Amino acid sequence: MLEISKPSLREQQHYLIRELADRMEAVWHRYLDLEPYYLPAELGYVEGRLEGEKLIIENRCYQTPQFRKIHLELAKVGPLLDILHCVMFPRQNYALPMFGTDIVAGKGQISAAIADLSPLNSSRTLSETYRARLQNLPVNHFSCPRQIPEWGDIFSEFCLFVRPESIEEESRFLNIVESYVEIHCKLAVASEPVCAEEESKIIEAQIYYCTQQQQNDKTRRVLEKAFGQDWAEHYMTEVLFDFPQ
Ligand code: BLA
Repeated sequence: MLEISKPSLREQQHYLIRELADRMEAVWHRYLDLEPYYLPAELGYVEGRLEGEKLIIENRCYQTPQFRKIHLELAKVGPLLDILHCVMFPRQNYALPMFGTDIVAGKGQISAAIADLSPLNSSRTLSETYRARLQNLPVNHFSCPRQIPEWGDIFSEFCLFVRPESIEEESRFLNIVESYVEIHCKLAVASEPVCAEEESKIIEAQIYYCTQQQQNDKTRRVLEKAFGQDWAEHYMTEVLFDFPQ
Protein backbone atom coordinates (compact mmCIF):
# COMPACT_ATOMS: atom_id res chain seq x y z
CA MET A 1 0.00 0.00 0.00
CA LEU A 2 1.39 3.38 -0.95
CA GLU A 3 0.93 6.28 1.37
CA ILE A 4 -1.22 9.20 0.31
CA SER A 5 0.87 12.23 1.10
CA LYS A 6 -0.93 15.48 0.33
CA PRO A 7 1.25 17.91 -1.58
CA SER A 8 0.91 21.57 -0.78
CA LEU A 9 -0.34 22.63 -4.23
CA ARG A 10 -3.58 20.74 -3.78
CA GLU A 11 -4.46 22.74 -0.67
CA GLN A 12 -4.27 25.96 -2.68
CA GLN A 13 -6.49 24.89 -5.53
CA HIS A 14 -10.13 25.32 -6.46
CA TYR A 15 -12.42 23.13 -4.37
CA LEU A 16 -13.56 21.03 -7.34
CA ILE A 17 -9.97 20.18 -8.30
CA ARG A 18 -8.93 19.35 -4.74
CA GLU A 19 -11.97 17.23 -4.15
CA LEU A 20 -11.75 15.31 -7.45
CA ALA A 21 -8.02 14.64 -6.95
CA ASP A 22 -8.70 13.30 -3.43
CA ARG A 23 -11.66 11.18 -4.53
CA MET A 24 -9.89 9.64 -7.53
CA GLU A 25 -6.88 8.72 -5.42
CA ALA A 26 -9.11 7.16 -2.78
CA VAL A 27 -10.83 5.02 -5.45
CA TRP A 28 -7.48 3.93 -6.92
CA HIS A 29 -6.21 2.92 -3.50
CA ARG A 30 -9.44 1.03 -2.78
CA TYR A 31 -9.51 -1.08 -5.95
CA LEU A 32 -6.10 -1.17 -7.62
CA ASP A 33 -2.76 -2.71 -6.86
CA LEU A 34 -0.72 0.49 -7.20
CA GLU A 35 3.00 0.66 -7.87
CA PRO A 36 4.92 3.88 -8.45
CA TYR A 37 5.56 4.99 -12.04
CA TYR A 38 8.59 7.18 -12.52
CA LEU A 39 8.46 10.18 -14.80
CA PRO A 40 11.80 11.54 -16.01
CA ALA A 41 13.15 13.09 -12.79
CA GLU A 42 13.10 16.66 -14.02
CA LEU A 43 9.40 16.47 -14.90
CA GLY A 44 7.79 15.48 -11.59
CA TYR A 45 7.64 19.07 -10.38
CA VAL A 46 8.22 22.00 -12.70
CA GLU A 47 8.01 25.75 -12.43
CA GLY A 48 7.77 28.30 -15.22
CA ARG A 49 6.35 31.77 -15.71
CA LEU A 50 3.19 32.85 -17.53
CA GLU A 51 2.18 36.50 -17.78
CA GLY A 52 4.42 37.34 -14.82
CA GLU A 53 2.80 34.65 -12.68
CA LYS A 54 4.53 31.50 -11.52
CA LEU A 55 3.26 28.31 -13.24
CA ILE A 56 3.70 25.27 -11.03
CA ILE A 57 3.06 21.73 -12.24
CA GLU A 58 2.93 18.82 -9.82
CA ASN A 59 2.68 15.27 -11.16
CA ARG A 60 1.78 12.03 -9.47
CA CYS A 61 2.00 8.72 -11.33
CA TYR A 62 1.19 5.08 -10.66
CA GLN A 63 1.08 1.82 -12.58
CA THR A 64 -0.87 -1.37 -11.94
CA PRO A 65 -1.21 -4.80 -13.61
CA GLN A 66 -3.96 -3.34 -15.87
CA PHE A 67 -2.69 0.23 -16.37
CA ARG A 68 0.70 1.17 -17.78
CA LYS A 69 0.37 4.70 -16.43
CA ILE A 70 -2.10 6.52 -14.20
CA HIS A 71 -1.18 10.18 -14.36
CA LEU A 72 -2.61 12.87 -12.11
CA GLU A 73 -1.38 16.37 -12.74
CA LEU A 74 -2.19 19.53 -10.84
CA ALA A 75 -1.11 22.88 -12.22
CA LYS A 76 -1.42 26.43 -10.92
CA VAL A 77 -0.72 29.78 -12.56
CA GLY A 78 -0.57 32.25 -9.68
CA PRO A 79 -4.10 33.23 -8.69
CA LEU A 80 -5.25 33.11 -12.35
CA LEU A 81 -5.59 29.50 -13.37
CA ASP A 82 -5.96 26.12 -11.65
CA ILE A 83 -5.84 22.90 -13.69
CA LEU A 84 -6.42 19.23 -13.02
CA HIS A 85 -5.47 16.72 -15.68
CA CYS A 86 -5.74 12.96 -15.34
CA VAL A 87 -5.43 10.03 -17.72
CA MET A 88 -5.45 6.30 -16.99
CA PHE A 89 -3.60 4.54 -19.83
CA PRO A 90 -4.46 0.83 -20.03
CA ARG A 91 -1.68 -1.65 -20.79
CA GLN A 92 -1.70 -2.79 -24.40
CA ASN A 93 -2.84 -6.31 -23.47
CA TYR A 94 -6.05 -5.09 -21.81
CA ALA A 95 -9.06 -4.14 -23.93
CA LEU A 96 -10.13 -1.24 -21.72
CA PRO A 97 -11.24 2.30 -22.50
CA MET A 98 -9.08 5.33 -21.74
CA PHE A 99 -10.30 7.34 -18.76
CA GLY A 100 -9.47 11.05 -18.98
CA THR A 101 -10.52 14.17 -17.14
CA ASP A 102 -9.57 17.85 -17.25
CA ILE A 103 -10.78 20.71 -15.05
CA VAL A 104 -9.84 24.30 -15.81
CA ALA A 105 -10.63 27.05 -13.29
CA GLY A 106 -9.89 30.68 -14.18
CA LYS A 107 -9.96 33.21 -11.33
CA GLY A 108 -12.00 30.95 -9.09
CA GLN A 109 -14.61 30.07 -11.74
CA ILE A 110 -14.64 26.70 -13.51
CA SER A 111 -14.72 27.24 -17.27
CA ALA A 112 -14.29 23.64 -18.39
CA ALA A 113 -14.96 20.35 -16.63
CA ILE A 114 -14.62 17.31 -18.85
CA ALA A 115 -14.49 13.57 -18.24
CA ASP A 116 -14.83 10.53 -20.43
CA LEU A 117 -14.24 6.83 -20.77
CA SER A 118 -13.04 6.82 -24.36
CA PRO A 119 -13.28 3.58 -26.35
CA LEU A 120 -10.05 2.18 -27.77
CA ASN A 121 -11.34 0.13 -30.69
CA SER A 122 -11.96 0.71 -34.37
CA SER A 123 -15.74 1.03 -34.00
CA ARG A 124 -15.18 3.60 -31.20
CA THR A 125 -17.91 2.16 -29.01
CA LEU A 126 -17.77 1.08 -25.41
CA SER A 127 -18.55 -2.53 -24.54
CA GLU A 128 -22.05 -3.46 -23.35
CA THR A 129 -20.65 -4.03 -19.87
CA TYR A 130 -19.47 -0.42 -19.64
CA ARG A 131 -22.55 1.02 -21.32
CA ALA A 132 -24.92 -0.79 -18.99
CA ARG A 133 -23.15 0.65 -15.96
CA LEU A 134 -22.78 4.18 -17.31
CA GLN A 135 -26.27 4.52 -18.71
CA ASN A 136 -28.02 5.67 -15.56
CA LEU A 137 -25.66 8.44 -14.52
CA PRO A 138 -27.13 11.97 -14.83
CA VAL A 139 -24.74 13.29 -17.53
CA ASN A 140 -27.41 15.46 -19.14
CA HIS A 141 -28.41 17.35 -16.01
CA PHE A 142 -26.22 20.42 -16.55
CA SER A 143 -27.42 23.86 -17.59
CA CYS A 144 -24.29 24.76 -19.57
CA PRO A 145 -23.02 21.90 -21.74
CA ARG A 146 -19.99 22.77 -23.89
CA GLN A 147 -19.17 21.99 -27.49
CA ILE A 148 -16.63 19.22 -28.06
CA PRO A 149 -13.78 20.56 -30.26
CA GLU A 150 -13.01 19.08 -33.67
CA TRP A 151 -10.19 16.82 -32.48
CA GLY A 152 -12.61 15.31 -29.92
CA ASP A 153 -13.86 12.44 -32.12
CA ILE A 154 -12.09 10.15 -29.61
CA PHE A 155 -14.73 10.78 -26.95
CA SER A 156 -17.67 8.49 -26.24
CA GLU A 157 -21.39 9.17 -26.02
CA PHE A 158 -20.84 9.40 -22.26
CA CYS A 159 -18.42 12.28 -22.54
CA LEU A 160 -19.31 14.93 -19.98
CA PHE A 161 -18.16 18.42 -20.98
CA VAL A 162 -19.74 21.27 -19.05
CA ARG A 163 -19.25 24.56 -17.34
CA PRO A 164 -20.81 23.86 -13.92
CA GLU A 165 -23.05 26.75 -12.93
CA SER A 166 -23.74 26.05 -9.26
CA ILE A 167 -22.53 24.12 -6.22
CA GLU A 168 -25.14 21.47 -7.09
CA GLU A 169 -23.72 21.07 -10.58
CA GLU A 170 -20.16 20.93 -9.24
CA SER A 171 -21.15 18.20 -6.86
CA ARG A 172 -23.04 16.33 -9.61
CA PHE A 173 -19.89 16.49 -11.77
CA LEU A 174 -17.77 15.13 -8.90
CA ASN A 175 -20.15 12.26 -8.24
CA ILE A 176 -20.37 11.27 -11.91
CA VAL A 177 -16.62 11.32 -12.43
CA GLU A 178 -16.04 9.39 -9.22
CA SER A 179 -18.52 6.80 -10.54
CA TYR A 180 -16.67 6.65 -13.88
CA VAL A 181 -13.41 5.92 -12.08
CA GLU A 182 -14.98 3.40 -9.72
CA ILE A 183 -16.79 1.53 -12.51
CA HIS A 184 -13.60 1.57 -14.57
CA CYS A 185 -11.40 0.22 -11.75
CA LYS A 186 -13.87 -2.57 -10.90
CA LEU A 187 -14.21 -3.68 -14.54
CA ALA A 188 -10.47 -3.38 -15.14
CA VAL A 189 -9.47 -5.67 -12.27
CA ALA A 190 -12.08 -8.21 -13.40
CA SER A 191 -10.86 -8.22 -17.02
CA GLU A 192 -8.57 -10.75 -18.73
CA PRO A 193 -5.61 -9.90 -20.97
CA VAL A 194 -6.14 -10.24 -24.74
CA CYS A 195 -4.19 -12.16 -27.40
CA ALA A 196 -1.27 -10.66 -29.37
CA GLU A 197 -3.37 -9.87 -32.44
CA GLU A 198 -5.74 -7.75 -30.37
CA GLU A 199 -2.80 -5.99 -28.75
CA SER A 200 -1.70 -4.38 -31.98
CA LYS A 201 -5.20 -2.90 -32.44
CA ILE A 202 -5.10 -1.51 -28.91
CA ILE A 203 -1.70 0.08 -29.57
CA GLU A 204 -3.07 1.70 -32.75
CA ALA A 205 -6.10 3.04 -30.90
CA GLN A 206 -3.97 4.49 -28.08
CA ILE A 207 -1.74 6.19 -30.62
CA TYR A 208 -4.81 7.73 -32.27
CA TYR A 209 -6.19 8.89 -28.91
CA CYS A 210 -2.88 10.54 -28.01
CA THR A 211 -2.47 12.11 -31.46
CA GLN A 212 -5.88 13.75 -31.15
CA GLN A 213 -5.25 15.01 -27.62
CA GLN A 214 -1.91 16.47 -28.72
CA GLN A 215 -3.93 18.79 -30.97
CA ASN A 216 -5.48 20.62 -28.01
CA ASP A 217 -4.14 24.11 -28.71
CA LYS A 218 -5.50 25.51 -25.47
CA THR A 219 -3.28 23.22 -23.41
CA ARG A 220 -0.33 23.73 -25.75
CA ARG A 221 -0.62 27.53 -25.56
CA VAL A 222 -0.46 27.61 -21.76
CA LEU A 223 2.61 25.37 -21.78
CA GLU A 224 4.32 27.25 -24.63
CA LYS A 225 3.82 30.62 -22.99
CA ALA A 226 5.36 29.43 -19.74
CA PHE A 227 8.09 27.06 -20.93
CA GLY A 228 8.63 27.67 -24.67
CA GLN A 229 7.66 25.76 -27.81
CA ASP A 230 10.15 22.89 -27.62
CA TRP A 231 9.50 22.14 -23.99
CA ALA A 232 5.71 22.22 -24.58
CA GLU A 233 6.04 19.81 -27.51
CA HIS A 234 8.19 17.45 -25.43
CA TYR A 235 5.81 17.64 -22.47
CA MET A 236 2.67 17.03 -24.55
CA THR A 237 4.13 14.06 -26.44
CA GLU A 238 6.24 12.43 -23.70
CA VAL A 239 4.38 13.15 -20.47
CA LEU A 240 0.74 14.08 -21.12
CA PHE A 241 0.00 11.88 -24.14
CA ASP A 242 2.89 9.51 -24.81
CA PHE A 243 2.42 6.59 -27.21
CA PRO A 244 2.65 3.03 -25.90
CA GLN A 245 6.12 1.48 -26.42
C1 BLA B 1 -9.56 22.85 -22.46
N1 BLA B 1 -7.29 22.82 -21.31
C2 BLA B 1 -8.43 23.43 -21.82
C3 BLA B 1 -8.30 24.83 -21.62
C4 BLA B 1 -7.09 25.08 -20.99
C5 BLA B 1 -6.48 23.82 -20.81
C6 BLA B 1 -6.51 26.43 -20.56
C7 BLA B 1 -9.32 25.89 -22.03
C8 BLA B 1 -10.41 26.01 -21.00
C9 BLA B 1 -11.70 26.51 -21.60
O1 BLA B 1 -11.90 26.42 -22.82
O2 BLA B 1 -12.54 26.96 -20.80
C10 BLA B 1 -5.18 23.71 -20.22
N2 BLA B 1 -5.17 21.33 -19.59
C11 BLA B 1 -4.58 22.54 -19.75
C12 BLA B 1 -3.20 22.41 -19.34
C13 BLA B 1 -3.03 21.09 -18.98
C14 BLA B 1 -4.27 20.42 -19.15
C15 BLA B 1 -2.20 23.51 -19.33
O3 BLA B 1 -4.46 19.24 -18.90
C16 BLA B 1 -1.87 20.37 -18.50
C17 BLA B 1 -0.84 20.92 -17.95
N3 BLA B 1 -7.65 17.69 -21.77
C18 BLA B 1 -6.93 16.73 -21.14
C19 BLA B 1 -7.74 15.55 -21.04
C20 BLA B 1 -8.96 15.84 -21.62
C21 BLA B 1 -8.89 17.20 -22.08
C22 BLA B 1 -7.28 14.28 -20.40
O4 BLA B 1 -5.78 16.87 -20.74
C23 BLA B 1 -10.14 15.03 -21.79
C24 BLA B 1 -10.32 13.80 -21.39
C25 BLA B 1 -9.91 17.90 -22.68
N4 BLA B 1 -9.41 20.32 -22.28
C26 BLA B 1 -10.05 19.29 -22.89
C27 BLA B 1 -11.02 19.83 -23.80
C28 BLA B 1 -10.93 21.22 -23.73
C29 BLA B 1 -9.90 21.52 -22.78
C30 BLA B 1 -11.97 19.02 -24.66
C31 BLA B 1 -11.70 22.25 -24.53
C32 BLA B 1 -10.93 22.56 -25.77
C33 BLA B 1 -11.66 23.52 -26.67
O5 BLA B 1 -12.75 23.99 -26.34
O6 BLA B 1 -11.09 23.80 -27.73
